[in-house]
Amino acid sequence: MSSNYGSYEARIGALASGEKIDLRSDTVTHPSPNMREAMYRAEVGDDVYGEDPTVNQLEELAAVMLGKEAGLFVASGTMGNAVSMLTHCRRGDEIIMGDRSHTYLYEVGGPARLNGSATRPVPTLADGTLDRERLARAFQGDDIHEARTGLLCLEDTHNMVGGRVLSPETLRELAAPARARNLPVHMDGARVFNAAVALGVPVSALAAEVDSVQFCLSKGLSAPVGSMVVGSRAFIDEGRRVRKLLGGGMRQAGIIAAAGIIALNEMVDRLADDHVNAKKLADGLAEIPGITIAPETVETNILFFGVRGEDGAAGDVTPLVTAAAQAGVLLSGGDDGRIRAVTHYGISADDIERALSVLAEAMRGLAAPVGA
Ligand code: TLP
Repeated sequence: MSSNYGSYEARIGALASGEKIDLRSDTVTHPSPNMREAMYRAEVGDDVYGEDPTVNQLEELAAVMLGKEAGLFVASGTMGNAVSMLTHCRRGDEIIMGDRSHTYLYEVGGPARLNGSATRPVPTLADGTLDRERLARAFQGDDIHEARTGLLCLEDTHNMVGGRVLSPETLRELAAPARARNLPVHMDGARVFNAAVALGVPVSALAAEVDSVQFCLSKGLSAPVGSMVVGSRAFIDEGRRVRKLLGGGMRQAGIIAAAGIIALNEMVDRLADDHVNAKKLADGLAEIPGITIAPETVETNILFFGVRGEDGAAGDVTPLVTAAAQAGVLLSGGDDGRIRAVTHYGISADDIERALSVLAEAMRGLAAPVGA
């Protein structure tokens, strides 16, 4: 595999995984050589006492970059969103979110299990925004029969619609009905740096439109572990208590925070390469007979595609995912009949070429009559 991982040390994990081209997610990235070095050298202390200098430095750096007062290092994106929802809301408050958002679909029912909250899903549109009219009607609490709305959650970039980007203007427009009611807005910005790079704006311009942001260090930014929550000082002070409640007080966490600092200082600009590679993959897929994709919708590092079935209907993607995996190209086969591919630090332009020939070959094989 001709990979971006470069050095010997950084390739150790890649070699162990059998030199696959792993397009399942950007969560599979390995730490860069500079991250491993920084982790080795990290100064540490007990972070529950607030005494880990490396964690403190990371939290400060995240807050400055996002333009918020304070930051909190958490174990994962899911924990960052849970801390945020628990901190913003009273128990039982309703939380409004998109019906294809990660918080709604893939966080183990956290709002119900942790907050005792109902979620109020609003239809997600193909561009990652929410149905404005349904959003306007989603706010509750004026009537005695209703649970009160406590929070609006937005997602940028939006994963399940294919890494679509929400601009500061779009975020402002979507946040407006919450603002009008003095309600907080949280952003699941797991990939908000991808959004900022795609838009060519500072990430603080996106964060400015919401009260809190959760973003992941361990996706495109390639740190091995961790996410950040940023917001006002009061919000983060309370969030720190909630993180403890969830078992997220991590002691000498400077070891992993050190990689997070490198992620923020060195790995943001290169996300543009992932976007170029995703576009190249999408354009190449569009040329393969039998594959369905809309390359013009690919804005960042995530793309979805399908296969054409009988009479032009969506076909079963499982045979293609299986054939590609046998040839060393790993993809996520969704139960919704779509395949997801995600580009990242471990994927070079050459890998995209190779993945395209594997997929073209697999499609030819699947189209060939049995016994031919
Ligand atoms: N997303 C993962 C899977 O859970 C689907 C992936 O491979 O894309 N918000 C968004 C928008 C996410 O995409 C994810 C992870 C999370 C939150 C949760 O982050 P983690 O996995 O760190 O808990």
